[in-house]
Amino acid sequence: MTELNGAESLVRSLIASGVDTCFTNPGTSEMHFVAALDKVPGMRSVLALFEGVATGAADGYFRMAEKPACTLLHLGPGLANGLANLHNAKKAGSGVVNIVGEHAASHIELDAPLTSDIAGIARPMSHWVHASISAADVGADAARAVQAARTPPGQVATLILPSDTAWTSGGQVAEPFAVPERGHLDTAALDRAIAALDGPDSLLLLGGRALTEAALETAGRIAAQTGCALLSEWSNARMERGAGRVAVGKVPYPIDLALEALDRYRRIVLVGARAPIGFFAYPGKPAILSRDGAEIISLAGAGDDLAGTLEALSDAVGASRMAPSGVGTRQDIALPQGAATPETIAAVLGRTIPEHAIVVDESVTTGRGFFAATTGAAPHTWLNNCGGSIGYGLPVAIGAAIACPDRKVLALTGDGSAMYTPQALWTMAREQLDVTIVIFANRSYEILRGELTNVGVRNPGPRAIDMLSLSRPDLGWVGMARAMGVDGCRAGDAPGLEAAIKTGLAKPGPYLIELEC
Ligand SMILES: Cc1ncc(C[n+]2csc(CCOP(=O)(O)OP(=O)(O)O)c2C)c(N)n1
Repeated sequence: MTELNGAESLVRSLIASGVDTCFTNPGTSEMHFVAALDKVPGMRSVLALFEGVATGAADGYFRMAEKPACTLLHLGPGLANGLANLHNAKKAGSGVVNIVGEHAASHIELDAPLTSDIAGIARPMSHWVHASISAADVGADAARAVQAARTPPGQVATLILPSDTAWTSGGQVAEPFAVPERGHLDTAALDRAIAALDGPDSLLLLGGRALTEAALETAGRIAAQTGCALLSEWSNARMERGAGRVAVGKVPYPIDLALEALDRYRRIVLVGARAPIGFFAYPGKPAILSRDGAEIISLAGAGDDLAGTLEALSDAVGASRMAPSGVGTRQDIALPQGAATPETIAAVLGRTIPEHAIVVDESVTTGRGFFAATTGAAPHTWLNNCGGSIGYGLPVAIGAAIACPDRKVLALTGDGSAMYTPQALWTMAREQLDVTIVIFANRSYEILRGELTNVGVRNPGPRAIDMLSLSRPDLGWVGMARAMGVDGCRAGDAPGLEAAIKTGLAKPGPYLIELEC
């Protein structure tokens, strides 16, 4: 038997640890990893034409597969191109294993063009960073990277792979390392939570794995028994929703609405959520969104056993036999007529989201009313951007579609956001992913027009307005999609949108709808 080189031991060790999907954008230093993909069966490899697509796809994959994928990135600059979506993955609690090629040790001291401080670039967006020293270490390093990525709720792990460790023989395949368990119940906090949840001025604020179907049902029983309200954070990595599921609203994004929504709560219990804070600071407005003097009880953090915590809380308040409150029911929504507005688009979505669909939401301003209008839609999964770095939606849709090939994916995105990672369309076409994309072509960074006022700018001038406009020239989305192998159409009103969504959902493979709105 021939000896394995480091790259082969890496691929075999990743597979042994359960990582069998790789989103790649390789270069010379990663060629032995690329070659190993043919020698070692079992790693699905997906090429992305920009690293932000690869890292975002890995985020979407984790959210739906509940296990990490790996990325393959080209030295410091390749990693740097992927950082914004690694930031989003980190904030979402998604586990990702980055494999980043590096020069051979002997080459680094020569300061060749692609030499950079890879660990320094990786650290802010990674929980774990390590550089392999020799071919014999690579397998165990890979297993350790997967262990780090699987540490609850999910972490970003970056393994730097010098090219000589990849090509040298002597690679050892490593067994998986044990994954740390989720944190257990804090009984002192449970006692405080039991006392706090009493009546409509108390709130159970949910995040992370507290938003699975089963956990939501438990939360609904607690609400029925105690009279507390239920809400989730503004952005959630993954929420199960629709008819038959306990419907939970979100803390609104606009600062004034958020303050108003939370003002009524004197006691807030956090399960997998953070205490509510503003997305940004605004002049003369508070950054803490809860009312002054509100009691905040942190019952369980994102890495804890949230379903178990909610069960314990339910038992303790005597809710186990209650029927959950707030269960979404199927609504008959009439087909809206006329222009595509946030309201008519929301109604179309309420009518058309297919059963078990995965909705990837980067709809920004257009989507502010989507949530309320879709609580009675067919049961579905909703993914939000938790890190606020736009350009997450199309890549995350790739990862979700690869993790769940039997489910329809609906990617809803602002035109501004979609322009950060449009290369995702090409990967969708190449992999024939079943994604229907709706681009809200309002030709504007619309949200920022509101933010201009919110931060106190009065009467903005034409140059300021020009920085928030996407016209001159208009983007041609259908042409752009076709150039990357994705079919599509334009829609100009609400009935046209519904017809286009139905066409997209009926067709296998990706389909893009450019919606004038
Ligand atoms: C990486 C990154 N760059 C810039 C921003 C600032 N930003 C937030 S929203 C936005 C525009 C979004 O435009 P679009 O997706 O068209 O949505 P709309 O506001 O028009 O609904 C920008 C530029 C950001 N959040 N992240």
